[in-house]
Amino acid sequence: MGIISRAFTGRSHNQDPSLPPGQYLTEDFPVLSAGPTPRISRDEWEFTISTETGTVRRWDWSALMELPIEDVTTDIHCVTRWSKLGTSWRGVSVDTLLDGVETHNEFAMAHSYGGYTTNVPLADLRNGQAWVAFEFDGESLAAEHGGPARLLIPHLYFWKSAKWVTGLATMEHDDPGFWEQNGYHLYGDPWREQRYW
Ligand SMILES: Nc1nc2c(c(=O)[nH]1)N[C@H]1C(S)=C(S)[C@@H](COP(=O)(O)O)O[C@H]1N2
Ligand SMILES: [Mo]
Repeated sequence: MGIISRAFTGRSHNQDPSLPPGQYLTEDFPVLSAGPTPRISRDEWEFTISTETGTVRRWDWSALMELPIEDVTTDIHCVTRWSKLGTSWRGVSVDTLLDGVETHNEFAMAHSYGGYTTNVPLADLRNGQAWVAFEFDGESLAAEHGGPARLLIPHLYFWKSAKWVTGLATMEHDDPGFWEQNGYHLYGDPWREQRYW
């Protein structure tokens, strides 16, 4: 029954409880990028986590592939008001990447190839809430959608899910990233409609 109702656009939160307030359903997958699509091969891709001590942990593609890989089915919500339900991804949990990383910082800046940044509390990257995702719908993640790999933090507005992600830098303070400096909310909870500030 949910399948049929989802085929119609224009349904609201009142009609579908999986839709946060002010969002509408879409069946396609819009591309939203602030600049050109960086073309990064898996061979040149790398991911780092750096902390206040100057320690840097580094993974190349083959190191990433050696980590436990998870299948994730989740709803995603863009601040421009589209939501997409039941999307399927494969990736490595950020818990796995943060395992053994020691920091007193409570925030992180995600960095992408191309220069995009977005800030996220470390607590929101832990406990099964965030992934470095490299497959969407059973296929390698398309470059337009952030391939080789993107962050996936589905409980926050989708601008937090940095495409072409290449690292996390822990931070003492919740400094704003790219969109956050341009008026987007520092945290971005779709259920509280934290769109702009
Ligand atoms: N590196 C990078 N990541 C990004 C963006 C971007 O412009 N650059 N846009 C963000 C925004 S606003 C959204 S809604 C989603 C869009 O992801 P999609 O293009 O796969 O739908 O990516 C987010 N991640
Ligand atoms: Mo967005």
